[in-house]
Amino acid sequence: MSNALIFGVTGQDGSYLAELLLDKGYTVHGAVRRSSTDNTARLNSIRDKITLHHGDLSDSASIAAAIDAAQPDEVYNLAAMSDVGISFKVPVYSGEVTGAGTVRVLEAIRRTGKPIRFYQASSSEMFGSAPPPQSETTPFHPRSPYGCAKVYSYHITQNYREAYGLHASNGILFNHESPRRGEHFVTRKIAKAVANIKRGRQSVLYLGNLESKRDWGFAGDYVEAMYLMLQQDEPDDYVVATGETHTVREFCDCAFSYVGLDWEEYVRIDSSLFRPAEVDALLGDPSKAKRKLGWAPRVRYEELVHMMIDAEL
Ligand code: NDP
Ligand code: GDR
Repeated sequence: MSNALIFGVTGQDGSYLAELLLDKGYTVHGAVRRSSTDNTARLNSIRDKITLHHGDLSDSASIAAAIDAAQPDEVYNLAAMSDVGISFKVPVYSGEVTGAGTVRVLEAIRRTGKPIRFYQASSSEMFGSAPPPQSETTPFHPRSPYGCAKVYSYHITQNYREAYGLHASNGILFNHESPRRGEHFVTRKIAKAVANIKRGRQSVLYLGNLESKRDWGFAGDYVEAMYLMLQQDEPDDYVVATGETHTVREFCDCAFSYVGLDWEEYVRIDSSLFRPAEVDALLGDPSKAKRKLGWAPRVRYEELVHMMIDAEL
């Protein structure tokens, strides 16, 4: 039986990954940072099946202690300050946690001297302004402090692989959503608003840039790709995406029309929600993941939009 330790277990992906690994018979440990309010709500249904440890990506000692306590065979680093817009407000902190946090975990693993496999949650935000479609060979041009921090984490993961022979892999995941998505990300914000407007509890939805394009998949599918990467004999880097892209405007149209409403009657533009620099168009080419991991997305775009609205209703 294998032991896994998940940094970022309380997040959207952490909760889906913990469930997947439990299903596969793993003993699952999670590292959780201290919070003044409960941050484990996404784990409610599996709380008694996993072991939680204190672990903050800004604190090397707590990372080493969590690894020592969990004795993992596999470590998944999903922890990050993951909000791209907010990263412009907290640029230094974003570098500390989303960037330097990764080398803290890698160094703690290296110092154990054990053959622990490592997954790094890399992001399509690293591509930034590189034109679509984006694949493993597309050069990076990040457009936010978050994207820059993720580029550092991507390279330091490769560096520990090359320098120390660690089984360390990057999943370059494109946007993935679910009913458990944080409420400030645009898909969940729209899904919540659609449900509230349908019930007469909200009248207007304020959004920023409607023209940006995203390759949106389902988080439950994407955590399978993470798991598969760590089951390979050799570590490597993989794009995980659907290969389909839509604008935020199209997402609004699909979401509102699902409940019989016209989005243009409810959506207003709030210029304060625009970012200092935008990633205009993301469209991933997941053919390597398909070929080498046998991975393919199951949930398609429209089904995802409907799933998120059904959950809100
Ligand atoms: P979430 O924001 O839902 O989860 C982030 C997790 O990181 C939470 O568990 C959070 O804890 C934790 N965390 C934040 N800061 C720290 C810290 N200082 N120390 C320890 N833990 C911390 O993100 P997702 O689940 O959506 O994404 C998972 C990872 O994948 C992230 O690294 C994200 O950047 C990356 N990613 C996500 C994509 C997506 O579309 N979802 C696409 C590509 C990459 P808390 O609950 O306490 O806030
Ligand atoms: P993103 O996701 O920045 O792609 O990062 P987000 O849902 O925040 O934005 C997607 C696009 O929608 C536009 N947008 C708005 N975004 C938000 N949050 N709120 C709004 O009101 C709004 N209006 C328009 C944005 O400008 C953007 O173009 C997500 C995160 O999960 C990252 O951690 C991850 O690495 C990437 O996906 C891949």
